[in-house]
Amino acid sequence: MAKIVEQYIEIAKKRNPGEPEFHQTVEEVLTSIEPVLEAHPEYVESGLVERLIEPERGVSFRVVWVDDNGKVQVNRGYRYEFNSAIGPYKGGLRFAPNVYPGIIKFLGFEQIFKNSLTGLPIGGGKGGADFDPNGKSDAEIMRFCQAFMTELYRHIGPSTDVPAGDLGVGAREIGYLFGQYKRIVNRYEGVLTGKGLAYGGLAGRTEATGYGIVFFAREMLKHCGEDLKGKNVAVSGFGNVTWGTVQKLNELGAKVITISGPDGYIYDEDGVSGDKVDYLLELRGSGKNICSPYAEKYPNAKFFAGKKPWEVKADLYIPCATQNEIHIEDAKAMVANGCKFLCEGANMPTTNDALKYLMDNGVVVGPSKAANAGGVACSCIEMGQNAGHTVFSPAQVYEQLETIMVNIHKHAAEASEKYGLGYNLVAGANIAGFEKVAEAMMAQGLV
Ligand code: 2IT
Repeated sequence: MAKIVEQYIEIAKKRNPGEPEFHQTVEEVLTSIEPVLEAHPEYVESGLVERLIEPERGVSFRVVWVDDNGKVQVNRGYRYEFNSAIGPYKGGLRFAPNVYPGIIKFLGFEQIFKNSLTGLPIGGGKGGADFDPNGKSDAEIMRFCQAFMTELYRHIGPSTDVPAGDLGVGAREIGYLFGQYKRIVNRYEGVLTGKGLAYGGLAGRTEATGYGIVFFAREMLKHCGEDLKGKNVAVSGFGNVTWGTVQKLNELGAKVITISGPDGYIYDEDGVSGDKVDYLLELRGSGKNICSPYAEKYPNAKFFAGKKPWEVKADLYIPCATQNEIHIEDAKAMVANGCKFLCEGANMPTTNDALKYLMDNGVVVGPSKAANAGGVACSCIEMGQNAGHTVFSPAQVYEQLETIMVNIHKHAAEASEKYGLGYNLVAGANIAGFEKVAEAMMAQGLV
């Protein structure tokens, strides 16, 4: 069986040359679903995995807009619609200068399993553009979003494909994208999630990802007989996900000792709480240096220029910045510091060799597909709110979010147990996410 998995990985590499992030996630996921393929030879016979690693559809398109100086700008937009076995394609849009097919495909592939894990009816997709929102005026952002949607609109729809935000795409961008979609199709419908509360958005969607991560971490610790209360937590990033994570950690009695930005990281032994969290909110997604100003504002905090917080001793690490922010040397530093728990907030923040090192050394890892699924889960609740022409209260949302996160942890742990892997949430999440999609694909025939 190992041989067939290797063959699938080779197919993915050959068909998607020069896209290491996509190869990385395919390798990570397929390796852990090997026991499922052994138990289900019909999956192999029906080419299920070969179909899974090939997006159902992918578009790349030109985005032309005019900057504030009257200069014509050309960017490239993408939408990869990966898998619709269990529901319409669902996943965010990322605007960042490093966006290329390898990034969108890695995110789209991960989204299949993440969305399946939520237990909700959503397939997997992802999109974006190689557009850098940093330093752009509000008018430039609006013109870019309008130009982007002028092509994207023909590929999406509330029962077809429902994008949301990701890095570089927040409430402002979603607003401009939604306005342009509505102008073109002349229909008011839930085609995007992460909208503002005044026009169909879901209460709690902004903080959902971060809150969900902390609920998941709480379940991991509980399983191991520990409590979040009083724990020192090293967090990276300073965007939306970090903000929600820090808020909920404080609420549950943990102490956040680090945050990070492009300029380095902050070690704050008093804890990042109170007005410091409001400060994070102010900085959220600004893309500017944030740590040196933080250290100036709060002189007890120490600023480490150009470094990552993984060298700090902590009870729990929560990376919330971006992909591959934890390398093998970081993993070694964490283990040397007695690390017991890593809960991934960002998508695929750990390289495969670092992941292996951590797990081989007894670290309990909560994989991002499971831990950060609260965001997309609330997006699906937003789709339901829009389709039902209704409004849910924050309490209704938070209650569902917590239940969903508890269930994701339970299902991942059970799937790992079922295949004799002990408490391995990385494999368990991949297996549990895969099982539902595989069952649906088998039922729907060769498509
Ligand atoms: O990575 C993710 O799950 C997201 N960016 C959110 C996707 C969504 O459709 O809400």
